[in-house]
Amino acid sequence: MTTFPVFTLPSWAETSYGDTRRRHNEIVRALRDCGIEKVFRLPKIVVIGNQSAGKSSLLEAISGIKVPRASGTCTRCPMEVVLVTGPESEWHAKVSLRFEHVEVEGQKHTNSVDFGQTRTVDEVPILLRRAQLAILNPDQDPSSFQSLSDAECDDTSLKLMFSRNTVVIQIKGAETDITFIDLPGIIAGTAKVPN
Ligand SMILES: Nc1nc2c(ncn2[C@@H]2O[C@H](COP(=O)(O)OP(=O)(O)OP(=O)(O)O)[C@@H](O)[C@H]2O)c(=O)[nH]1
Ligand SMILES: [Mg+2]
Repeated sequence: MTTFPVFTLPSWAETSYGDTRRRHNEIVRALRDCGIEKVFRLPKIVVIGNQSAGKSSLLEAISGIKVPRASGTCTRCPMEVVLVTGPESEWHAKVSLRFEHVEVEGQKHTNSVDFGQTRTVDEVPILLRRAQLAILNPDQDPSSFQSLSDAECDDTSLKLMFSRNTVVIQIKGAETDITFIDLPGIIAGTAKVPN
């Protein structure tokens, strides 16, 4: 009987292509944090569609992270999800707020600020919920939202209904290297979003 050698192909993430792509993604994220998109637009994958069409659900299915689902917590600002490959044992999520637009008087930040991190997948939804509240209340210090419970999030009023500033979540230990942006749904009418 003839035996054939068995070749095991490496996952593309372990190849030099994977290394290069990871480095490029890191550079792109750093450039975005510097506000480069005020000067020119970088290529990106963006999820758009009507409100409640299932954009965030699609993103959940790809990234494996859960976005907030309680009533009234639809996506209200751009949500940039940066997936970086790595060992599952080193899984880690880091959330930051990128304030590129001044939307209210007395806005605390006009740059990128660290918000929180976790090594527990189940903590991601509340972390994102708090981060979105900080974006929607830009006249308050983000640290005042960092330890809110779900019930406290429910009771928090919003200075803005929607914002053009971004919640950025970087997941290390993901299965693929990709960055995409979830957007609020297209709706028929709302209060004016500041320019
Ligand atoms: N039946 C069904 N329900 C879905 C599907 N995808 C999402 N949903 C439900 O539709 C609701 C809205 O889903 P989201 O993923 O939050 O929709 P979205 O487009 O991100 O909504 P906005 O951020 O408010 O624009 C949730 O209750 C989901 O569970 C689907 O394929 N089938
Ligand atoms: Mg959504």
